[in-house]
Amino acid sequence: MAAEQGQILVIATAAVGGFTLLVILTLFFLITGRCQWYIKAKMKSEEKRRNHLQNGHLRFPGVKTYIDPDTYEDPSLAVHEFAKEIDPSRIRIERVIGAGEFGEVCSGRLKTPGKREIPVAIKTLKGGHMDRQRRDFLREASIMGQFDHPNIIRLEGVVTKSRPVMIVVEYMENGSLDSFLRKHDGHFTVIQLVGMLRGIASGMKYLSDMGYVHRDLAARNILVNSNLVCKVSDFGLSRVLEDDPEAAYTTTGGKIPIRWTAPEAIAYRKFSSASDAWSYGIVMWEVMSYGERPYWEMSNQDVILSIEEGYRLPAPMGCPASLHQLMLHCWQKERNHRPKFTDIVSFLDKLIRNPSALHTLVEDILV
Ligand code: ACK
Repeated sequence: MAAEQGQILVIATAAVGGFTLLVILTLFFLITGRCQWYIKAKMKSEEKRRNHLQNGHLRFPGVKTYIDPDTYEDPSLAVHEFAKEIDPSRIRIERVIGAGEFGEVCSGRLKTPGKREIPVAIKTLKGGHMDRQRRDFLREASIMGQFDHPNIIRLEGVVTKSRPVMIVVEYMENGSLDSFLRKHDGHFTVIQLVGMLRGIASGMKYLSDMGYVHRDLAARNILVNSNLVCKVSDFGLSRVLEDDPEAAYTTTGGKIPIRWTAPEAIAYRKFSSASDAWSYGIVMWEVMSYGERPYWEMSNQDVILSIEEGYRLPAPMGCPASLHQLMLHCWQKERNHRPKFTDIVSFLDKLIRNPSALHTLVEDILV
């Protein structure tokens, strides 16, 4: 009897022990499994967040993102990723139209098999260059080749496998916007000028959506074609500023085109699409004044001090009040208060659709 009781006790203990172990094991698998599921889900959402947020910009699925060619270990890989190699026999150089830091800028023709010849501008890299110069020169093509928009200068391709090294882009019959406007002082209607500004804003909206910050937006870096279409050009990050005769060295050692640059970018190099919006306001002023120099003959130091004290450029003669208001909006000290390029495009579109809003001039309000 005692032996029987002992047996029952052993069986009962084993059953309870076994059951407890089973519960513990089930709980263990459930918890670790959940943990892993949780970790995986967290990683996925983090990846999603990173894809949406690049260069501090909210990214949207389906919108292409700009890739900095400097992130490629071998820059020649970057250029061939984004630019077509052109056989030089397809290029006919006609005449020299200008000089860049790297060599001449020429106009000419490009023959594409099965298509008719198109007019092109050809930037050449002069002989005897260093590897670094070649890399800096081709960086512009690696950037431009990523864009596809009617208000961004179009890259046709590059010649890198023979000398001279060349960058071939679409030809813009009227050249740079600043000199074009100076040459045609007073010749356009306000609607035509607003049309040019709308084009530039649309190109800038495209760039900012891609996460690209221009840093040197100015009328001298906009090109104009025979239909008055304006296109943003001069890409290349630091190189652009090295080339720009307007860029001056700041106390922090950077080279910056002071008159076109937002205060936070001058003070601590905080370049962003919001600092591009400040520069856009200056371009508006250049356009409405037919290529006048911003802040006239004031020195760079005086410009910096005046802006800091709250001074802003007055409306150019004949400038509609609504356009000067938009400029002032672009020149807000607090960068988050400046309009986004998408707001600028819709505002200008509304003005074009309803031109009566352009009739009030700043002079009329002041009288
Ligand atoms: O004001 P411009 O005539 O326009 O003089 C300069 C010069 O070359 C040196 O940059 C002109 N230029 C540059 N790119 C182009 C282009 N794609 N089409 C026509 N002209 C151009 C610019």
